Amino acid sequence: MYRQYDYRPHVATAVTCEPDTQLVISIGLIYTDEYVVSNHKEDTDDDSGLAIEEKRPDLKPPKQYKVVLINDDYTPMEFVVQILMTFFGMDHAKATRVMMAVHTKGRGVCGIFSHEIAETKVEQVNEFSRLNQHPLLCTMEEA
Ligand code: TYC
Repeated sequence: MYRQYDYRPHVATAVTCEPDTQLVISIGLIYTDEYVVSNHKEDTDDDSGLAIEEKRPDLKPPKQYKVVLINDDYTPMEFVVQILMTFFGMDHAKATRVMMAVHTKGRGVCGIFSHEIAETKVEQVNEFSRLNQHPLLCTMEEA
């Protein structure tokens, strides 16, 4: 069993494979670990129809966002602990430490996430707090 690749444009390739094998044909640029094999005609170096160019730089990693809890004088401590356990997966001891840090310092980070996840956590916490008639405020900021 062998595989043959022909990346040249405008070339018809006949492939024979054994019964019950799956054939996958990809059309377009083929990315390898080190190089991009291009099918742009003007990039060709010889008459093979193939060209090797350096890989383009990797994409930047997505930005990360801190989800921040703000202290207030009215939200019960045990409610904040419940929030940290429910929405941030903390156990009771960790949630209590984080709540106390927010209580004494005025604000504190409950986690760092992608933009979409951070936004969802903020919405969930604020909605749950309003539903329970507490003024607890949750915000996000770039990490
Ligand atoms: N300061 C509140 C109290 O004394 C407790 C509290 C902690 C409220 C953290 C909000 O983000 C908060 N009941």
